Amino acid sequence: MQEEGRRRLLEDNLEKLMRTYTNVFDLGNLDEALKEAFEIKKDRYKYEALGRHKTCLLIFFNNSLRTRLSTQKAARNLGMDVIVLDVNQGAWKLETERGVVMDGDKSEHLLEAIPVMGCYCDMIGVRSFARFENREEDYTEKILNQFVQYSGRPVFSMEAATCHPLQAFADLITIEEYKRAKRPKVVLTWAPHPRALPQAVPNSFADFMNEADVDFVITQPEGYELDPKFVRGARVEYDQRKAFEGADFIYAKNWSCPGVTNPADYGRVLSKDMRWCVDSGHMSWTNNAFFMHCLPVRRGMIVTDDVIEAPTSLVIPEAANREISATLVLKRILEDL
Ligand code: AN0
Ligand code: CP
Repeated sequence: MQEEGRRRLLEDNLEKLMRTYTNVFDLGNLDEALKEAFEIKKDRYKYEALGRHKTCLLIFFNNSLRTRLSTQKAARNLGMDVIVLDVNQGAWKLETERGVVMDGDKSEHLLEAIPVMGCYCDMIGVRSFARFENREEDYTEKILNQFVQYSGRPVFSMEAATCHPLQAFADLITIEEYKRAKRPKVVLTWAPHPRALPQAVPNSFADFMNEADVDFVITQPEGYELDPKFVRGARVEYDQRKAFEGADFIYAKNWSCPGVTNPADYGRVLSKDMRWCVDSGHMSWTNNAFFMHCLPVRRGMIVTDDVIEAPTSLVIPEAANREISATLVLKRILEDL
């Protein structure tokens, strides 16, 4: 009986430990997380003793400006050493499939590379976008989960195949800072883009907004429905104008077809309808809404110059809050090492 009690206590505590940061649920209570974020924002060096002699390894399979800089800054705020590796520049070309005869151009297998990376650090951040080759592999987070399973270290997502939780947490912090109503109306709108982009940013934004105290609406053309596990109870409105009416925040983002209604269309660009580009006419339908985008953004496709340059544009404060969201997540991981 005593043994059982001890086991349960251990399991309860293990559940509370931050061993991974891959989606909103790893943050626990969002109000507490927000409170902690604002405390960090007041003094971002408060916990700089925590990371002494600890090393944070950042692995990039894809390009990045904000995530690369803000996560390094966060690790340094906490007193950590940082190592950054761009896998496609200077490392061996990696095989990711098991059971293949490696007689091509790939010199090393991810299944050795991951535990080796784990030897040199105390935590690992991974950026590994959706590849659009196989929906199931992307939506089961095959690559990220291999890092979780084989690195022997806590792993946090710096945008994986389906989620970008450091971005969405920074967006939530920004909404909390700028909201004028207790329960603001927040609209996630699809916008056109020339190339196929992942669904990670809108998925995570939906994930966070569904857990936050906001009136959340998603608007997109037919065929761009996000996966139900992220949409959950959110209102989906196909008429962009109706969605924008009374909005306090407009969050624009392109995403490629999530393949929910037609799996064969997964990762395709189904529309480049420029009527969805957010211009001042669109913004005039709103309640003088703030404009948000995670960046990088293509002007003239997603948003017009005047909207992104307006005083109501929050794109730079959002980027600044990436340092805060990352400092909080890395701090919690350090506390639980
Ligand atoms: C990426 C995306 O849409 O997921 C990263 C955004 C943070 N954007 C591009 O590849 C342009
Ligand atoms: N928003 C964001 O994650 O930007 P980067 O792709 O430049 O890191």
